[in-house]
Amino acid sequence: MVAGKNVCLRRLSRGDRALEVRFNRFLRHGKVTVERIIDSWSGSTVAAVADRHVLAIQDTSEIHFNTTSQRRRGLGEIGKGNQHGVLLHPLLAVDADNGECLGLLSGEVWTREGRRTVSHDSRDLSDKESQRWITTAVTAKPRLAGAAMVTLLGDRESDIFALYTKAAEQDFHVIARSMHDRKQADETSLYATIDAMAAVQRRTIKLPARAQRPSREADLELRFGVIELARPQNKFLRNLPKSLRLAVVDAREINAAANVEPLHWRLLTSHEVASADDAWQIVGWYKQRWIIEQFFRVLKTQGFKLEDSQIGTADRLLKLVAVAAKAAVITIQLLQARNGGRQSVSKTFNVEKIATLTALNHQLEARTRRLKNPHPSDTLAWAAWIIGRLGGWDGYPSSKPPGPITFKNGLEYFNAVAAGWSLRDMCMH
Ligand SMILES: [Mn+2]
Repeated sequence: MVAGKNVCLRRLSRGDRALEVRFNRFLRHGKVTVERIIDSWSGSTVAAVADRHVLAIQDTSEIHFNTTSQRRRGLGEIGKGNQHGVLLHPLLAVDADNGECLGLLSGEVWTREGRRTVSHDSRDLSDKESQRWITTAVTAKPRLAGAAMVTLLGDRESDIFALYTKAAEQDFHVIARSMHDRKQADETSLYATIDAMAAVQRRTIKLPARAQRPSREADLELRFGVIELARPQNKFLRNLPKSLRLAVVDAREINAAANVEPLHWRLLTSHEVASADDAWQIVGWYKQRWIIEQFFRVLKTQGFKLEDSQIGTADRLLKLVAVAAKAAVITIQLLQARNGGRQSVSKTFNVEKIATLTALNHQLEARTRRLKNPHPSDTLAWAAWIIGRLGGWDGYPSSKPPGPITFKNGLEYFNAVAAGWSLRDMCMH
């Protein structure tokens, strides 16, 4: 098809019925399991993490699908139990030094069975949904073997004592935001201990925009120190150490405007924190958690239109989410690369896809002689230029750069072309 006329390819890229049927057949296939799709996430990530300090960022997000009481599509409850859908818990590898998104490493995609009634405190590890933080990290471990250092990073949901002890066992560092006050080994309260620490420095940091919240600046006051957490009283945890020494970094907003909720991060970490600079570094790394929120936003709202899927059964919807997660990561990588930079194209695309990109680049450059791809052909920026153009971006430096929806459309077209390209030898014979 590629060797002939690309009119067929255009048809393919426009949600052609035959493609839809094929994709459905793919999702229905017994050998295509959620586990295998998730395993395939890490393919290119393993090489990308080599020799870097990797932030292994985990988080959970809920993806809503429309159901009725007659047609639940096999989906369990999400939200406060008033909606139905799928849960996604990925581990995303990010370069700690420059924020580069290296790709997905492991994770889970599932739907709940029955109702969720156990309170958080009594769940600590007895429950599958807390356990996922540990299993996802442990699964990622061999894939991170080439990294110079690994820091597991998570929000308040990851304030799990067993995660801290397990991370140490796995040679991982950890940064987690504290969810609730705990007892220290000497019976004192963690939060009272932190509040008694001296405020050592102030600094203004920029907080990126989030869902329904514009970006803003925050004046932070910094405290840090060493703590000794006691093992929680819980029969499931008796095999863990009685106490654990960690550093705490407390960053709290001062002078917040009346209409904003002041930021207060109590960060627990296994990194050594000996100075204010060390403590600001922990805050800086935690701030990079923003990228996983951006990833969920791209996946849920910006062009993937998962919620509109007509697929009728849970097992296929789980696979759909797993496939979409990989595509969303590539979109994030292209967004990061669109302004240039040295990220390598081979981190994201294999040899065959790079060959397809080269052919498409020739075609695009021939179409408008004045417009040349300005980036070196071994960079991801070069690929972002091509895929942005395929998604409808005009390529002029004065135009608004391509956004997630443009990249998503460009990728869809590109993947259809690449699939045809890989068949070309067969077609020519
Ligand atoms: Mn979360």
